[in-house]
Amino acid sequence: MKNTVKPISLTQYLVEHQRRNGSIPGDLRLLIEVVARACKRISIAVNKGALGDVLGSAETENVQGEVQKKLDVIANEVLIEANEWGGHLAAMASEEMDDIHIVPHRYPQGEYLLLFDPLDGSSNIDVNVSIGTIFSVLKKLDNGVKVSEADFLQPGRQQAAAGYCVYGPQTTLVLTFGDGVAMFTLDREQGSFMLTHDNVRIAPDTAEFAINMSNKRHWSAPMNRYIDECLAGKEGPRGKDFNMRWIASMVADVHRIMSRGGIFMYPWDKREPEKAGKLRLMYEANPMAFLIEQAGGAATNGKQRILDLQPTKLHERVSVMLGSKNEVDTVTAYHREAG
Ligand code: AHM
Ligand code: MG
Repeated sequence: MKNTVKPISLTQYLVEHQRRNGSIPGDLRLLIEVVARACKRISIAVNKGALGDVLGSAETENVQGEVQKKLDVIANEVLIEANEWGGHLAAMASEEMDDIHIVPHRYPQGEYLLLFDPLDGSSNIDVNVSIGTIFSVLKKLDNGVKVSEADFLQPGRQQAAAGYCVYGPQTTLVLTFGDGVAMFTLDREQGSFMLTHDNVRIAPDTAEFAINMSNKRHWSAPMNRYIDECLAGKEGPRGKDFNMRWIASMVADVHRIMSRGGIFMYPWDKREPEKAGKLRLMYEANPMAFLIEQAGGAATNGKQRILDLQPTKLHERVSVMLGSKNEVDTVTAYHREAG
């Protein structure tokens, strides 16, 4: 994507945005700057790779029963350490921690809650393929009660901000405060994130889909119908040829969609029917759905808008279909028709 704006720093963007739109109060600005700083540190660790002894397994398991990579653990620690002292947060939650992390008593408590997937696309860490950090910001419910997991269980439409940072050939931070999407590229010489795109828009139509095709035999009928029709190309009911991409890092797949459109799907499948999907609602699907909608796209679980789902637990899973609006509408219509 070509640069479309004057490359001002993240700080200048946040200050000017607050002056113009009033959507980034001081504490939220501090929070985002601290998250961005943590992402810079993670980016440095990712870049060192084998030289920094950050590759390979940490030989521990997270709450989802997945083996943690060293970088999963490092990125989680970096985000916690960076965020707990600033006074802007009440608590944090992460893919890599069973329970919420309440800001320790020695620091002031703020009114925001931060959720993150510290290193998304873990299977790509050791093979030098793009990975990223995903985060979501909520406001603690003003109920005068000590912060608990219940404070986090808010539908995604209530997010105050969301973003991701992709560690690829460039390190790019993508942010929304509910009034559009902006992209910042890390200038390594200056050590700052610089605005490189503002008002990012996703075209409503696309001929590119992203899904793990190896799971096809386990999908539901409407999911198979949608993909079969894409595969049938020009001669099929869709009347056009589709292309496929699958990076196996949601951050990188979503970033491609932000850059040139497309649809990303990780649907429910029959292997573990009791699980709604593979991806997690609160720190993967919600922030991505917020960003995608803010860029003019759509995000559903096949039936409902993701941002309207009422979470019932922190590590809840969800089926995800997001990206170019007309394609998401089509696959969602097939699911609704099937009942
Ligand atoms: P992670 O958070 O443990 O890295 O898992 C989430 C990732 C997504 O980034 C990606 O879209 C998906 O899992 C890849 O799954 P698969 O291994 O089925 O291709
Ligand atoms: Mg993830």
